[in-house]
Amino acid sequence: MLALVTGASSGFGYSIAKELIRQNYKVIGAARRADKLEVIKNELGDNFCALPLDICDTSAQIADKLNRLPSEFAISQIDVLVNNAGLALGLEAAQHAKLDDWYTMVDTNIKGLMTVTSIILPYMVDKHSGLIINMGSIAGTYPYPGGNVYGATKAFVAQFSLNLRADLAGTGVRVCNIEPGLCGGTEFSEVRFKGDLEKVKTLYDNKNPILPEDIANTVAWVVSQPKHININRIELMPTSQSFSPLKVTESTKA
Ligand code: NDP
Ligand code: 8X3
Repeated sequence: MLALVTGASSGFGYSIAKELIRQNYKVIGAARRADKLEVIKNELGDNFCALPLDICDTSAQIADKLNRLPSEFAISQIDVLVNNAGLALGLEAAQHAKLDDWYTMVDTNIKGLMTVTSIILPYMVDKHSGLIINMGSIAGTYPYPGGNVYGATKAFVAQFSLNLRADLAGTGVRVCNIEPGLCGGTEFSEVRFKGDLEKVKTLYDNKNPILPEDIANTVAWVVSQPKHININRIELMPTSQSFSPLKVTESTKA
Protein backbone atom coordinates (compact mmCIF):
# COMPACT_ATOMS: atom_id res chain seq x y z
CA MET A 1 0.00 0.00 0.00
CA LEU A 2 1.23 3.50 -0.87
CA ALA A 3 0.30 6.83 0.73
CA LEU A 4 1.12 10.44 -0.12
CA VAL A 5 1.14 12.65 2.98
CA THR A 6 1.51 16.41 2.49
CA GLY A 7 2.97 18.47 5.32
CA ALA A 8 5.09 15.51 6.44
CA SER A 9 8.01 17.56 7.76
CA SER A 10 6.42 18.14 11.18
CA GLY A 11 3.38 17.77 13.40
CA PHE A 12 0.50 15.59 12.21
CA GLY A 13 2.08 14.79 8.86
CA TYR A 14 5.21 13.34 10.42
CA SER A 15 3.20 11.25 12.90
CA ILE A 16 0.80 10.06 10.19
CA ALA A 17 3.73 9.01 7.96
CA LYS A 18 5.35 7.18 10.87
CA GLU A 19 2.14 5.34 11.79
CA LEU A 20 1.36 4.35 8.20
CA ILE A 21 4.87 2.97 7.77
CA ARG A 22 4.38 1.01 11.00
CA GLN A 23 1.31 -0.44 9.26
CA ASN A 24 3.47 -1.55 6.31
CA TYR A 25 2.64 1.32 3.99
CA LYS A 26 5.18 3.02 1.79
CA VAL A 27 4.85 6.78 2.28
CA ILE A 28 5.73 9.73 0.06
CA GLY A 29 6.20 12.59 2.51
CA ALA A 30 5.90 16.05 0.96
CA ALA A 31 6.75 19.46 2.45
CA ARG A 32 8.86 22.50 1.60
CA ARG A 33 11.73 21.91 4.05
CA ALA A 34 14.00 19.32 2.45
CA ASP A 35 16.35 19.21 5.47
CA LYS A 36 13.54 18.20 7.83
CA LEU A 37 12.32 15.54 5.41
CA GLU A 38 15.86 14.15 5.15
CA VAL A 39 16.08 13.74 8.94
CA ILE A 40 12.71 11.95 8.87
CA LYS A 41 13.87 9.70 6.04
CA ASN A 42 16.90 8.73 8.14
CA GLU A 43 14.56 7.81 10.98
CA LEU A 44 11.81 6.04 9.01
CA GLY A 45 13.97 4.28 6.43
CA ASP A 46 13.45 3.11 2.86
CA ASN A 47 9.65 2.99 3.05
CA PHE A 48 9.69 6.80 3.34
CA CYS A 49 10.29 8.84 0.21
CA ALA A 50 11.13 12.49 0.91
CA LEU A 51 9.53 14.84 -1.60
CA PRO A 52 10.51 18.51 -1.20
CA LEU A 53 7.48 20.29 -2.60
CA ASP A 54 5.53 23.51 -2.23
CA ILE A 55 1.84 22.78 -2.72
CA CYS A 56 1.38 26.41 -3.77
CA ASP A 57 3.45 25.77 -6.90
CA THR A 58 1.67 25.29 -10.22
CA SER A 59 0.00 22.02 -11.04
CA ALA A 60 2.61 21.39 -13.77
CA GLN A 61 5.51 21.90 -11.33
CA ILE A 62 3.97 19.59 -8.73
CA ALA A 63 2.99 16.91 -11.26
CA ASP A 64 6.52 17.01 -12.68
CA LYS A 65 8.03 16.28 -9.23
CA LEU A 66 5.50 13.54 -8.51
CA ASN A 67 6.15 11.94 -11.89
CA ARG A 68 9.87 11.67 -11.20
CA LEU A 69 9.47 9.49 -8.12
CA PRO A 70 11.06 6.02 -8.09
CA SER A 71 8.80 3.26 -9.46
CA GLU A 72 7.94 1.84 -6.03
CA PHE A 73 6.49 5.27 -5.18
CA ALA A 74 4.72 5.81 -8.55
CA ILE A 75 1.77 8.22 -8.26
CA SER A 76 -0.41 5.87 -10.30
CA GLN A 77 -0.15 3.46 -7.36
CA ILE A 78 -1.16 5.82 -4.55
CA ASP A 79 -3.86 4.24 -2.38
CA VAL A 80 -4.19 6.97 0.24
CA LEU A 81 -3.75 10.73 -0.15
CA VAL A 82 -3.56 12.66 3.11
CA ASN A 83 -4.04 16.36 2.33
CA ASN A 84 -2.58 17.54 5.61
CA ALA A 85 -0.32 20.50 4.70
CA GLY A 86 -1.86 23.72 5.90
CA LEU A 87 -1.45 26.68 8.18
CA ALA A 88 -3.06 29.51 10.10
CA LEU A 89 -1.47 32.97 10.12
CA GLY A 90 -2.54 35.42 12.78
CA LEU A 91 -5.40 35.56 15.25
CA GLU A 92 -6.30 39.22 14.82
CA ALA A 93 -9.83 40.43 14.17
CA ALA A 94 -10.55 40.75 10.45
CA GLN A 95 -10.22 44.52 10.51
CA HIS A 96 -6.65 44.19 11.83
CA ALA A 97 -5.53 41.14 9.86
CA LYS A 98 -2.92 41.22 7.11
CA LEU A 99 -4.31 40.64 3.64
CA ASP A 100 -1.11 38.80 2.64
CA ASP A 101 -1.71 36.32 5.47
CA TRP A 102 -5.23 35.73 4.19
CA TYR A 103 -3.93 35.12 0.68
CA THR A 104 -1.29 32.68 1.96
CA MET A 105 -3.92 30.67 3.88
CA VAL A 106 -6.18 30.53 0.82
CA ASP A 107 -3.27 29.60 -1.47
CA THR A 108 -2.13 26.80 0.86
CA ASN A 109 -5.23 25.41 2.57
CA ILE A 110 -7.55 25.72 -0.43
CA LYS A 111 -5.64 26.04 -3.68
CA GLY A 112 -2.72 23.79 -2.70
CA LEU A 113 -5.07 21.07 -1.47
CA MET A 114 -7.10 21.36 -4.69
CA THR A 115 -3.98 21.13 -6.87
CA VAL A 116 -2.64 17.97 -5.23
CA THR A 117 -6.09 16.39 -5.27
CA SER A 118 -6.63 17.14 -8.95
CA ILE A 119 -3.31 15.50 -9.84
CA ILE A 120 -3.87 12.29 -7.84
CA LEU A 121 -7.62 11.80 -8.28
CA PRO A 122 -7.67 10.58 -11.93
CA TYR A 123 -5.28 7.74 -11.03
CA MET A 124 -7.54 6.65 -8.17
CA VAL A 125 -10.62 6.75 -10.39
CA ASP A 126 -8.79 4.71 -13.06
CA LYS A 127 -8.08 1.93 -10.58
CA HIS A 128 -11.55 2.18 -8.97
CA SER A 129 -9.96 2.51 -5.57
CA GLY A 130 -8.41 5.14 -3.34
CA LEU A 131 -8.93 7.12 -0.17
CA ILE A 132 -8.50 10.87 0.24
CA ILE A 133 -8.20 12.12 3.79
CA ASN A 134 -8.39 15.87 4.15
CA MET A 135 -7.25 17.70 7.25
CA GLY A 136 -10.04 20.07 8.17
CA SER A 137 -10.58 21.67 11.55
CA ILE A 138 -13.28 22.51 14.03
CA ALA A 139 -12.53 26.06 12.86
CA GLY A 140 -14.40 25.14 9.67
CA THR A 141 -17.59 24.53 11.65
CA TYR A 142 -17.47 26.83 14.68
CA PRO A 143 -16.63 30.53 14.40
CA TYR A 144 -14.28 32.12 16.92
CA PRO A 145 -12.74 35.60 17.15
CA GLY A 146 -9.69 35.78 14.90
CA GLY A 147 -10.59 32.59 13.05
CA ASN A 148 -11.83 34.59 10.07
CA VAL A 149 -10.04 33.34 6.93
CA TYR A 150 -8.41 30.28 8.54
CA GLY A 151 -11.83 28.95 9.56
CA ALA A 152 -13.24 29.84 6.15
CA THR A 153 -10.52 27.81 4.41
CA LYS A 154 -11.37 24.81 6.60
CA ALA A 155 -15.07 25.26 5.84
CA PHE A 156 -14.07 25.00 2.19
CA VAL A 157 -12.18 21.78 2.94
CA ALA A 158 -15.23 20.31 4.68
CA GLN A 159 -17.62 21.13 1.84
CA PHE A 160 -15.10 20.15 -0.84
CA SER A 161 -14.76 16.76 0.88
CA LEU A 162 -18.53 16.19 0.78
CA ASN A 163 -18.83 17.42 -2.80
CA LEU A 164 -15.99 15.12 -3.85
CA ARG A 165 -18.03 12.27 -2.42
CA ALA A 166 -20.97 13.33 -4.54
CA ASP A 167 -18.86 13.38 -7.70
CA LEU A 168 -17.06 10.13 -6.87
CA ALA A 169 -20.19 8.07 -6.28
CA GLY A 170 -19.75 4.73 -8.02
CA THR A 171 -15.99 5.13 -8.57
CA GLY A 172 -14.84 3.25 -5.47
CA VAL A 173 -12.86 6.30 -4.32
CA ARG A 174 -13.52 7.33 -0.72
CA VAL A 175 -13.16 10.75 0.98
CA CYS A 176 -12.94 11.66 4.65
CA ASN A 177 -12.53 15.02 6.39
CA ILE A 178 -10.84 14.93 9.80
CA GLU A 179 -11.71 17.98 11.91
CA PRO A 180 -9.55 18.32 15.01
CA GLY A 181 -9.75 20.92 17.74
CA LEU A 182 -6.82 22.13 19.84
CA CYS A 183 -3.70 20.03 19.15
CA GLY A 184 -0.30 20.52 20.70
CA GLY A 185 3.12 19.11 19.81
CA THR A 186 3.14 20.64 16.32
CA GLU A 187 4.46 23.84 14.79
CA PHE A 188 0.92 25.08 14.07
CA SER A 189 0.71 27.78 16.75
CA GLU A 190 4.34 28.83 16.38
CA VAL A 191 3.50 29.52 12.73
CA ARG A 192 0.18 31.18 13.59
CA PHE A 193 1.76 33.46 16.22
CA LYS A 194 4.81 34.04 14.02
CA GLY A 195 7.33 32.75 16.51
CA ASP A 196 5.81 34.32 19.65
CA LEU A 197 6.54 31.38 21.97
CA GLU A 198 4.95 33.10 24.97
CA LYS A 199 1.57 33.06 23.21
CA VAL A 200 2.11 29.44 22.21
CA LYS A 201 2.89 28.48 25.80
CA THR A 202 -0.18 30.27 27.16
CA LEU A 203 -2.43 28.47 24.67
CA TYR A 204 -1.30 24.95 25.55
CA ASP A 205 -0.22 25.15 29.21
CA ASN A 206 -2.27 22.71 31.34
CA LYS A 207 -4.76 22.08 28.50
CA ASN A 208 -3.81 18.48 27.77
CA PRO A 209 -4.45 18.99 24.05
CA ILE A 210 -4.79 16.38 21.31
CA LEU A 211 -1.34 15.20 20.19
CA PRO A 212 -0.06 14.32 16.70
CA GLU A 213 -0.09 10.62 17.67
CA ASP A 214 -3.84 10.92 18.34
CA ILE A 215 -4.39 12.26 14.82
CA ALA A 216 -2.17 9.51 13.40
CA ASN A 217 -4.31 6.93 15.25
CA THR A 218 -7.44 8.51 13.79
CA VAL A 219 -6.00 8.31 10.28
CA ALA A 220 -4.94 4.71 10.92
CA TRP A 221 -8.50 3.88 11.95
CA VAL A 222 -9.98 5.52 8.85
CA VAL A 223 -7.62 3.65 6.50
CA SER A 224 -8.34 0.38 8.31
CA GLN A 225 -12.05 0.48 7.45
CA PRO A 226 -13.25 -2.00 4.82
CA LYS A 227 -13.74 -0.65 1.30
CA HIS A 228 -17.52 -0.65 1.54
CA ILE A 229 -17.39 1.91 4.37
CA ASN A 230 -16.77 5.65 3.87
CA ILE A 231 -16.15 7.71 6.99
CA ASN A 232 -17.46 11.09 5.86
CA ARG A 233 -16.12 13.23 8.67
CA ILE A 234 -14.61 12.95 12.13
CA GLU A 235 -14.65 15.83 14.60
CA LEU A 236 -12.46 15.51 17.67
CA MET A 237 -11.53 17.82 20.50
CA PRO A 238 -9.45 17.49 23.64
CA THR A 239 -11.72 16.93 26.64
CA SER A 240 -10.53 20.29 27.95
CA GLN A 241 -12.07 22.12 24.97
CA SER A 242 -15.78 22.78 24.56
CA PHE A 243 -18.12 25.64 23.63
CA SER A 244 -18.67 29.21 24.74
CA PRO A 245 -22.03 30.96 24.92
CA LEU A 246 -22.98 33.19 22.00
CA LYS A 247 -21.75 36.71 22.56
CA VAL A 248 -24.13 39.64 22.95
CA THR A 249 -22.71 43.18 23.10
CA GLU A 250 -24.47 46.44 23.84
CA SER A 251 -25.80 47.85 20.62
CA THR A 252 -23.69 50.62 19.07
CA LYS A 253 -25.17 53.96 18.18
CA ALA A 254 -24.68 55.06 14.57
P1 NDP B 1 2.57 22.02 11.51
O1 NDP B 1 2.88 23.47 11.31
O2 NDP B 1 3.41 21.25 12.47
O3 NDP B 1 2.57 21.26 10.12
C1 NDP B 1 2.19 21.87 8.93
C2 NDP B 1 2.86 21.13 7.79
O4 NDP B 1 2.43 21.70 6.55
C3 NDP B 1 4.38 21.25 7.84
O5 NDP B 1 4.93 19.99 7.52
C4 NDP B 1 4.70 22.24 6.73
O6 NDP B 1 5.96 21.91 6.19
C5 NDP B 1 3.57 21.93 5.74
N1 NDP B 1 3.30 23.02 4.81
C6 NDP B 1 2.89 24.28 5.10
N2 NDP B 1 2.80 24.99 3.97
C7 NDP B 1 3.15 24.16 2.94
C8 NDP B 1 3.28 24.33 1.54
N3 NDP B 1 3.02 25.49 0.93
N4 NDP B 1 3.68 23.26 0.79
C9 NDP B 1 3.95 22.08 1.39
N5 NDP B 1 3.87 21.87 2.71
C10 NDP B 1 3.48 22.91 3.47
O7 NDP B 1 1.03 21.99 11.93
P2 NDP B 1 0.01 20.77 12.23
O8 NDP B 1 0.67 19.46 12.09
O9 NDP B 1 -0.65 21.12 13.50
O10 NDP B 1 -1.03 21.02 11.07
C11 NDP B 1 -1.30 20.08 10.04
C12 NDP B 1 -2.70 20.34 9.50
O11 NDP B 1 -3.63 20.17 10.56
C13 NDP B 1 -2.94 21.75 8.96
O12 NDP B 1 -3.73 21.66 7.80
C14 NDP B 1 -3.71 22.44 10.09
O13 NDP B 1 -4.53 23.47 9.61
C15 NDP B 1 -4.51 21.27 10.62
N6 NDP B 1 -5.00 21.40 11.99
C16 NDP B 1 -4.16 21.67 13.02
C17 NDP B 1 -4.64 21.75 14.31
C18 NDP B 1 -3.78 22.11 15.48
O14 NDP B 1 -4.33 22.60 16.50
N7 NDP B 1 -2.48 21.89 15.45
C19 NDP B 1 -6.05 21.49 14.61
C20 NDP B 1 -6.86 21.24 13.44
C21 NDP B 1 -6.33 21.17 12.19
P3 NDP B 1 7.01 22.93 5.54
O15 NDP B 1 7.02 24.17 6.39
O16 NDP B 1 8.29 22.15 5.59
O17 NDP B 1 6.52 23.14 4.15
C1 8X3 C 1 -6.75 24.44 14.51
C2 8X3 C 1 -7.71 24.31 15.64
O1 8X3 C 1 -9.18 25.64 17.25
O2 8X3 C 1 -6.97 26.53 16.70
O3 8X3 C 1 -7.38 24.18 13.31
O4 8X3 C 1 -8.72 26.62 15.08
S1 8X3 C 1 -8.16 25.85 16.17
